[in-house]
Amino acid sequence: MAQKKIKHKTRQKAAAQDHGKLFKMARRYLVGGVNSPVRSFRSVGGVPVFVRKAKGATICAEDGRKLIDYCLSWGALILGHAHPKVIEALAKAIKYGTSYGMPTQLETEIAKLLVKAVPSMEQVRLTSSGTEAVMGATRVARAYTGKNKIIKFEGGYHGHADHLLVKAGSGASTLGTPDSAGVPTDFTQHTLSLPYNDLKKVEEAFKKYPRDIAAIIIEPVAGNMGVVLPSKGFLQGLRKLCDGYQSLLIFDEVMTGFRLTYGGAQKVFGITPDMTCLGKIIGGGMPLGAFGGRAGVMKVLAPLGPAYQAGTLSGNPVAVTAGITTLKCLSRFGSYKTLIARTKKLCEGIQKAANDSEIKVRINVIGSMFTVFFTDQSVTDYETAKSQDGALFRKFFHALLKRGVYFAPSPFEANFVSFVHTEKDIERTIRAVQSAFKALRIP
Ligand code: KE4
Repeated sequence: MAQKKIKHKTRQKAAAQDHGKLFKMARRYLVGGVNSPVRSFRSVGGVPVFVRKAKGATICAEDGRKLIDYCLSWGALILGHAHPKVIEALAKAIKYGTSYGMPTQLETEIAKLLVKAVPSMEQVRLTSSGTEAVMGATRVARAYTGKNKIIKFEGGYHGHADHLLVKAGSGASTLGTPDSAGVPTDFTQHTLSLPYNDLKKVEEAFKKYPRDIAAIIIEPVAGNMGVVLPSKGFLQGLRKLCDGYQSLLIFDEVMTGFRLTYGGAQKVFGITPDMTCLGKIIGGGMPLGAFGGRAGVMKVLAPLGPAYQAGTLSGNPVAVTAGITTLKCLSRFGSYKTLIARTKKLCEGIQKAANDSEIKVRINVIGSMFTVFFTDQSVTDYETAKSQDGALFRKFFHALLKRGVYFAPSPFEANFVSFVHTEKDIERTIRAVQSAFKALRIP
């Protein structure tokens, strides 16, 4: 009896928490109540969901709600939450210690897996985040080429390094102006931000600065303006321009790496960049990033060369263990066919539900990442992504949340399906979407 009582007690202790109170307390100690702005629900309004625990495709919120999760820690959890193999490997690894700041064979093992899987990678440097991977890659590009300028694309997000927080540029030769407080203008003067999918603008920039463009950095499939695919010939065109002007092509595959297929977008599109940045999936939910490229390029990096880069927890054995386990699971799956088919079924269901409710949506989907844009025009760049009806998205987001489905809380983000989302999850989600669209129609 006593045992039962205690058990009951524990359950009571974990009784539903009021999210408003949790968020209020969080805001007392954490800036904006969060540790990354997009989690604050600023883009959708309301109080963010506080997670108590998660398993597979399901999140259990602090108020007891169960939600089918399509944000999956911003794409990191392609195996779903708390995958048994990852948990088992972490439980073992943690007993050996958490960090040494000294080489381990684990780091060599994951580097070998990355080199084998990612066509552009001959040598790798591990970091603790995607931002650090991008910082390292752009510094290597500048050191290797001896040039200064970096081309990025409007709507592209590459982490929060100063030189890449740049306002959308107006012309091909407009040097970047900071898109964040605290970034001095001269930190962005070498960054050009051009419209995604506009090869002409890139050609103009190279004509304007023929000998000073160190690199182009691009999300080969954009995920941070919502999902936007490269138009036919765009990536090939960038590859050609970089070759022609001796600049480096950097694929930021922090989101697409091991998401679109085992390896990443460069395998899907058959374009080999000079360097690749990775994050999210390769850490299996733990803090891990990586950048790499041809050995001849990477050798400018300390301790071999003059380009400095470092990190106390870079290649952390616990994070690397989660990464190795995740990559080994993915490579054992052999193909992403089922995952891609399940994502396609979901997107077709969402499109049909929207049509039935006469709500105009465009869905951009590739592999297992997708975005539902509330617009009737095709979304091919940041301008068209911004044309969507944000208010309608917000209503849709909350209508879905009420029906037990969690999408990324921003109209400019990607949603993701994992290998553990079941047919039942997909069917349940489609039903929730149908009901949400119906609710949107009620004036
Ligand atoms: P992190 O520093 O957040 O690990 O990675 C930065 C980054 C770099 N490149 C791409 C293409 C990325 O998508 C990201 C991070 N993505 C965002 C959301 N799309 C992470 C979520 C957040 O900022 O809280």
